[in-house]
Amino acid sequence: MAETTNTPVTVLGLGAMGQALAAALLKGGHPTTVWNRTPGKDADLVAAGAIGAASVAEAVQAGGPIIVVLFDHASVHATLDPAVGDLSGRQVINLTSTTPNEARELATWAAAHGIDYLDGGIMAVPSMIGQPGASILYSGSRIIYDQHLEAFELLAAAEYFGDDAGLASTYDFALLANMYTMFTGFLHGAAMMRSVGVTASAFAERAVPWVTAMAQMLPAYGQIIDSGDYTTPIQSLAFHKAALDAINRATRDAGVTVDFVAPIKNLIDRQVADGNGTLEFARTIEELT
Ligand code: FVH
Repeated sequence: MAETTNTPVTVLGLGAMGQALAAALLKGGHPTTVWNRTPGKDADLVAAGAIGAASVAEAVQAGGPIIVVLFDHASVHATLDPAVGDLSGRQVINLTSTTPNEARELATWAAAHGIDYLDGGIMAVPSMIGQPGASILYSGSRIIYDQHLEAFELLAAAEYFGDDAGLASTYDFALLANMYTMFTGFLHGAAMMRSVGVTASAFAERAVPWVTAMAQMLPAYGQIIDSGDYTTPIQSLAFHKAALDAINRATRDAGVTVDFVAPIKNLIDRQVADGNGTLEFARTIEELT
């Protein structure tokens, strides 16, 4: 059992992520109390020195900050609402994936019950916790963030974005949207290549350097968008219209559905039809907002 003089921490939720977080806190020397809705998930953690609690009320008696890492917004309320009397005056750090407005609702709920609230978005998978490359984005109570930054850094690189509890989640979901469209683009390409007998692994070997190289254009797109001036295109919407027309034709020819690429074509077609064909592709953001 690790020797510790550090602040006790409670972790509510021992799914894959909760167990990884609790293990990192234990390893860092924090007395760690854990709870899970379904009993029996704390065995390894208790063997490593954690205290297993039979209820949320018991779990929060440990005295320090309470890290909540459950399934969704509803599960956070299902867990915390019955124990709200035990939480007054306490610090709750919600690392469950919740939308920005759900995070703000939880912050408002917490304030109404005398609970200090910090929201967080975990930009890592469980195996990355405590390792370089993992990051957790925080927003909400600056007091909690400053007071427990040492513990947070045991989990992942920590970054604070401001007192709006919905900020971290907005970054989280915006980055996830960027990730899932990249992943799905890979799957779309692999489906096309499968039509000519090329394996997904062989395609991945080409996709990685290509996508990595193309990602280097994002800062330039950001500068153009922030300037609001789309009149000096890197490549115009008309150029990209021809490309997306061809990609959609080639997709159909390969026997692959256009479910993923047709919406991109539609976004560009609409702007060209409106007379914006000579403008920069990044103007597409104006069609999204
Ligand atoms: N796993 C990952 O790679 C991602 C990385 C980015 C962040 N996410 C979010 O982290 C939250 C927890 O993720 P997880 O992987 O630990 O999720 P599960 O393994 O499914 O565990 C879910 C825990 O939530 C408990 N739970 C579910 N519903 C309720 C409820 N109504 N009341 C109380 N607890 C509930 C569940 O308990 P049990 O099923 O074992 O009884 C687990 O402890 C999540 O928001 C990810 O989006 C992870």
